[in-house]
Amino acid sequence: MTDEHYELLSRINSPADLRKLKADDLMQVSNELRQFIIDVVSSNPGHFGASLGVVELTVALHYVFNTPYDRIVWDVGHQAYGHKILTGRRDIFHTNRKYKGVSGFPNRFESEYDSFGVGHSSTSISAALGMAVAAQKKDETDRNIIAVIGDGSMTAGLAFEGLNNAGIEHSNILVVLNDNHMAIDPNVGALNEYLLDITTSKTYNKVKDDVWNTLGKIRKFGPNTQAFIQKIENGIKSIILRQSNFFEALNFRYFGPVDGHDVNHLASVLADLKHISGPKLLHCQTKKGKGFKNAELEQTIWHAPGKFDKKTGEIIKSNTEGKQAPKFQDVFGHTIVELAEKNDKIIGITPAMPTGSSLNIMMEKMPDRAFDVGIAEQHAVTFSAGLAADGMMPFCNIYSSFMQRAYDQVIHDTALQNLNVVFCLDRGGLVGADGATHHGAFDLAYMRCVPNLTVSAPLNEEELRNLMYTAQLPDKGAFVIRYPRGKGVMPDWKTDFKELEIGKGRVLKQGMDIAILSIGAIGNLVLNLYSKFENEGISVEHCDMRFVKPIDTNLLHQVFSKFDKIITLEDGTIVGGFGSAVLEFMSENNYSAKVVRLGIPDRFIEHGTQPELYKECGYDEGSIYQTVVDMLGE
Ligand SMILES: Cc1ncc(C[n+]2csc(CCOP(=O)(O)OP(=O)(O)O)c2C)c(N)n1
Repeated sequence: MTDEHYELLSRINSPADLRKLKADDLMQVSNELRQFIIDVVSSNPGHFGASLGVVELTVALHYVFNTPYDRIVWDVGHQAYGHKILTGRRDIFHTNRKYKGVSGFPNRFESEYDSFGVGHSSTSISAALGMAVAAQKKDETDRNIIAVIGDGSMTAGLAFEGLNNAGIEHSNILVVLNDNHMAIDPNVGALNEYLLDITTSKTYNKVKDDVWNTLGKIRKFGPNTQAFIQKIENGIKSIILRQSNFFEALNFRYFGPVDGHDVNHLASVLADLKHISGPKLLHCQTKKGKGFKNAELEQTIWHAPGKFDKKTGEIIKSNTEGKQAPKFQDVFGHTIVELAEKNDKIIGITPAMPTGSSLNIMMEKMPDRAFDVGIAEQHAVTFSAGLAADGMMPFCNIYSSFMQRAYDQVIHDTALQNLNVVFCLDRGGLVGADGATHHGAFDLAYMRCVPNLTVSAPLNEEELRNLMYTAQLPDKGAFVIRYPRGKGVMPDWKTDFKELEIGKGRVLKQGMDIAILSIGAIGNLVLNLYSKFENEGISVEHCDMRFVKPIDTNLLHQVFSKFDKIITLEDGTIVGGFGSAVLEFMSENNYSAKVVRLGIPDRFIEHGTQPELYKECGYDEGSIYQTVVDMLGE
């Protein structure tokens, strides 16, 4: 696409350029922006439907507000592509999510327009309130702070905590609720039903319109009646609006619902709202995937569709000739169904990730035994703990990085109570293009220090199945099974179940010169190197430890008795993780050996492909090989 296809967009190098345009031009800008997103994301994949849904909102916000002085705080940030393109990143947007390229989420280090770094959901209201209070403290009373949050993200406790606090702070924040009734999968829960009711209930809307119309008329009496108006307004509000509107009940002024695709109306409403002080919420209705037919029709698939043909709307499948190994998430999805068919206590739980975790397989086959609880990781864990407390066998599946949200629920509500909950942590380790916010870097370290927890990581599909099988046997306590994003290594993965001894690892390959101890699927990189080591005459012993906690001390005694050169390998932080556990063992047992820990170093890792990032962190195949050679050469 050349610039002439983007007659107006190509001239917008910052929102200041946008603000020079006439209001009549905003529709064309929106159309061009939408087309630009389609053009770029079709060939360089990323999140799609969410950004299309907020094109008009993005244009209107930057048109009306004085960004970056005024702050737009995006929630999750997967919908912020339009924002990035309008704020000086149009020409580099083709590097979106690529190694060293533009981040797929707002990032404070990337642009002054990205007022708050994000990737995990439901932070926007709290962050915006913090900014609003900071503005008050600094006497920047003309600064506007706007949080843009989807109805899916509104289901998390954190969003409610922010609303609750904002309602008494009387700060000038505007919450724009982008309501499309979708999370990644269709949104769930009572709030979703409420939002549907509020937009469809004729009675509610009539009452609300009558109230605002009446107030409008009363205002015409002039300034002397101000106190009187206030009284009536409060009276009417408390009688009618506060009783019938959730947000009004929390001291927000509720406006809407408005059509989030009418850019001119949006701009004029936002311009009006600028002059109304106190906490306000604008309820905006949009369609996820707006303007791209297939994305409107199949919103879950088009949340992040991969490459697609922008003309036919066909998703381009990668070349999958021959029998492929499955994704780990699918092994989880099928295995939980198999286990649940035999064990009627098993319940599946996901916080808003049915498709991402493949729990949707169980939700389809056993709808009364699998729960999507909305974006609510803390609740998902404590809900699971409650189920376990009364005899159920919950499998709570949470992406590793989102589990960070529910840490105390793991400690206080589960481990301390010694409850049988299985935590399946998907996306453990470096996840690739989603970047720093989404890497499952810390789980082994933060789980390892909690008493009463078993912490495991399977090497492959068979191991994942056996760990899941073992974890649901009676009285195994709280049990973490963490596995990575992407495919495993076994095309024939439907193995028979076998109970594994908890805390027992295994020697995969005997050797004489050096030992590599690995945890989890990253150990496959070592397997791939076996023949290279053999060809080079290097005798490597390889142990798959399976468990970080309890760690296999018998195996470690064997290894430290035999080797004085040892490498630990984990797809997780080396600070406090598996390698640290091995060092603790060495110290406590008075062994001395040269131990090199390979894993994620003590810094945040940005986005890129998984192999690119493994290399950057020094644990791709080449780096593992080189480490062995270097250690043997010392
Ligand atoms: C804490 C957390 N849990 C889960 C996710 C995964 N996730 C990303 S976007 C999304 C759906 C968000 O829905 P909504 O806010 O309504 O935005 P929409 O995609 O509908 O525009 C989910 C569940 C996340 N980013 N953060």
